[in-house]
Amino acid sequence: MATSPDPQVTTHYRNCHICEAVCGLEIKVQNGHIVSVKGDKDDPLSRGYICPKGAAIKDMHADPDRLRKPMRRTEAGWQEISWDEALDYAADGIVEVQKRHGDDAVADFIGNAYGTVYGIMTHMGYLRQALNTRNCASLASIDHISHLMTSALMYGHQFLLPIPDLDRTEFVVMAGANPLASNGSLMTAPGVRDRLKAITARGGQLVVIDPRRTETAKIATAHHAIRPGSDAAFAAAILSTMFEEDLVNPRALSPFLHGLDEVKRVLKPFTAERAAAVIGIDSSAIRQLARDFAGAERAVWYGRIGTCAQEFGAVTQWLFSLINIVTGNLDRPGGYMLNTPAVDLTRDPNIDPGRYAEWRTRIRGLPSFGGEVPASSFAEEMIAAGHGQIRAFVCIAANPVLSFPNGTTLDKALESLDFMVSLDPFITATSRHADVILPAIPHVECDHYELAFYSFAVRNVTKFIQPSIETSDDGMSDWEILVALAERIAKRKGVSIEPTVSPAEMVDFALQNGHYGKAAGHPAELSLEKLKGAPHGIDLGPMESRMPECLHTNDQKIHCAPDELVSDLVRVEADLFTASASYDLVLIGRRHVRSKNTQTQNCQRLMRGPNLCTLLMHPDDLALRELYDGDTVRVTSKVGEVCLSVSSTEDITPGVVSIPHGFDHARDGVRLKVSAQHPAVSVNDLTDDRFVDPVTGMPAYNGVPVSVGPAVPKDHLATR
Ligand SMILES: Nc1nc2c(c(=O)[nH]1)N[C@H]1C(S)=C(S)[C@@H](COP(=O)(O)OP(=O)(O)OC[C@H]3O[C@@H](n4cnc5c(=O)[nH]c(N)nc54)[C@H](O)[C@@H]3O)O[C@H]1N2
Ligand SMILES: Nc1nc2c(c(=O)[nH]1)N[C@H]1C(S)=C(S)[C@@H](COP(=O)(O)OP(=O)(O)OC[C@H]3O[C@@H](n4cnc5c(=O)[nH]c(N)nc54)[C@H](O)[C@@H]3O)O[C@H]1N2
Ligand code: SF4
Ligand SMILES: [Mo]
Repeated sequence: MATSPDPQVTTHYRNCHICEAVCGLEIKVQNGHIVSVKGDKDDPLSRGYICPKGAAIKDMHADPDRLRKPMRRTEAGWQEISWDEALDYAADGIVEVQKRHGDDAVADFIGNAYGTVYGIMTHMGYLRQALNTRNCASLASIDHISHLMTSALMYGHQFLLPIPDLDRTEFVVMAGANPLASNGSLMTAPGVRDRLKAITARGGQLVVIDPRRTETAKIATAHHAIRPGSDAAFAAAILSTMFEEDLVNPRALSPFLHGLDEVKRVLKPFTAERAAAVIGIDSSAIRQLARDFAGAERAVWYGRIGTCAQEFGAVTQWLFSLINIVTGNLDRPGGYMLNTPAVDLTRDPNIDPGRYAEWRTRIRGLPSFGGEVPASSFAEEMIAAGHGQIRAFVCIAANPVLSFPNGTTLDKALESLDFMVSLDPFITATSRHADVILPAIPHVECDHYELAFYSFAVRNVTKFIQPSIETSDDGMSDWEILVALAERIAKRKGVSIEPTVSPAEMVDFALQNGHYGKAAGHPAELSLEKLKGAPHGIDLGPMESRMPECLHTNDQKIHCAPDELVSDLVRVEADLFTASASYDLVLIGRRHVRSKNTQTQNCQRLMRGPNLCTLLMHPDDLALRELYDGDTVRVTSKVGEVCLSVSSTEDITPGVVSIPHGFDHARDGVRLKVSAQHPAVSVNDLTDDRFVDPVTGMPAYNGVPVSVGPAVPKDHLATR
């Protein structure tokens, strides 16, 4: 803590917790309030960069709708209660359901704050010991399970997640990612726009594969508008071309590749010529991209939410990884690399390396992964009566009514539960259903370590974040709530759970025993004490090659042809190549720099300006339906319909429409006053919890068949 000229104002350094870029911030605080937020010039990764959302941390902290005390739902409405009462009440409700219906009758879900609140990651397992339910899920299964599963099957651990070495590459293919809006995902690269521009400035290529000409596509050297959901066919054609034209050269990886011959054999039928018709990209362009990519000195093929949250997410991510492997770009500077995190999650024996299909869900038989079930199973598991039905729910830092597919059905399912607990600082579309809400103290009042995002950073960096504002005496942080709840549940069930230590103590242990710790004989000798003395963080250098030593497979080889993924090519063949596309339009998502999931819509400064929640549609598609820019239109899918304003744009491929997610907080009972003044719709009232990648259960948020027409039918108008 440094003292500034005004004696009352203190300066603090921390990271922005809104997105994965985790930009370093300089925060000035006076009388417990944030008075200014700036980028921290001395942060080794972000070097002063922040986006408009960073400054909004001030408003989000001071949001008058933020709960500071636990709330209990009563006949007469919400009632503020003490922490002790709230925790007892929550534990009683959970245990009562478990005693009556078995442990699996309680489900839990951990949402987006999994990564941003480190105490949730460190102590969630503690609560799960006490809950002992198979119906546990996390944002992995609505966000990045395809990446986790691919890593688990190929490299032996779900957290061996390679990332693009952006600062040294000469050729990037970005499929289904729009980092100019999202600021990067599974790729912590603050100021990503400048990093991408630097690639083209040094003569490199940035190729964007996206059904929409996105902000990122606009600064790219090439953009290919792909048909939504067809990336697997595209990637298979790239690989098949590489094998056919003798472009395969795994370089240093060769000695520890297993199964590459099988890959060659199974991909042979997927030629560029066959793929072209299916994906909407010329065969000559596919072949040329294969040649250019293979010929580049340092190249990386990267896919994110658009290629993951779709019907073929897992097989696509596997094929993308193979493209990096067969060109020798995995684990190579300027390619697709693992960083060397100061706290390495793959060294934690308590973390599941990514076991697949240990059990399956009751109704649809969706596979477990890493000890969790897919969140897309929850609505039906809550609704379908019978032994094993979910009757209570612990919802942690998530707003599934707006974030899960088929939010309308989930909304009803939550209403029908016997008991629900929310760990959330707001009364949201989801937490309004809870019997008790447990609001943790805000992020800026907590300590923090980037367990997740420093594992995906494009440089090796480390920083320990201390509270920027002193919290009131009766506040609890998320990890303290998890522990208190776990202990109460365990006591009521008569089971014992091990004592635990704080997240900071866990981080200290991991630092000291990690790659840069004393135990490893590293000169940095990292420890918590050392990091506390370096508030801007410490740069630990560029990424370095780590294979094969880091592999967790039994034979320390990369498994190029895992059965679970190879076998899914049958579905790619059947559904993409042979089924005729009988849809009217397909719906995809999008993100905008002024909004983050469901979290930022109550912030006035970010809601200023044009409405972000509109339907994007190509002018030809509007003309076909006699619709006009700005009309209110009705979008209908298999599971629901919404009415919203349409924006005409040539940036979106004909046949494709787009709606962002995270909006619609104006529902009854939601206590978010600013949001309520900006009525919007939830795209997840259109997405379908049964439209998933069956390999993982990941919802296909992208590629949803829909039709679009006037909000009020024209014939109806005519008869009036
Ligand atoms: N259609 C469509 N749907 C999508 C997506 C898409 O692309 N398209 N993307 C998916 C993806 S990638 C994600 S990650 C999910 C996100 O979905 P969710 O997991 O629902 O995450 P958020 O909306 O980011 O935030 C959820 C809640 O966290 C609460 N919160 C904020 N800070 C804290 C805190 O410090 N502690 C606690 N306990 N709670 C806190 C907020 O109040 C909010 O209610 O949405 C998914 N849904
Ligand atoms: N400003 C902002 N930043 C965010 C978030 C936010 O809500 N707002 N959310 C955060 C979260 S939780 C995450 S997970 C990350 C996600 O980070 P990104 O993955 O970069 O997410 P998007 O910006 O949604 O980009 C996905 C792109 O996929 C495209 N797409 C859709 N379907 C397909 C398809 O079938 N094939 C291909 N090739 N492309 C397709 C879409 O048009 C879109 O441009 O962003 C994080 N950062
Ligand atoms: S890009 Fe913006 S929202 Fe993301 S961490 Fe940086 S300042 Fe925060
Ligand atoms: Mo996400």
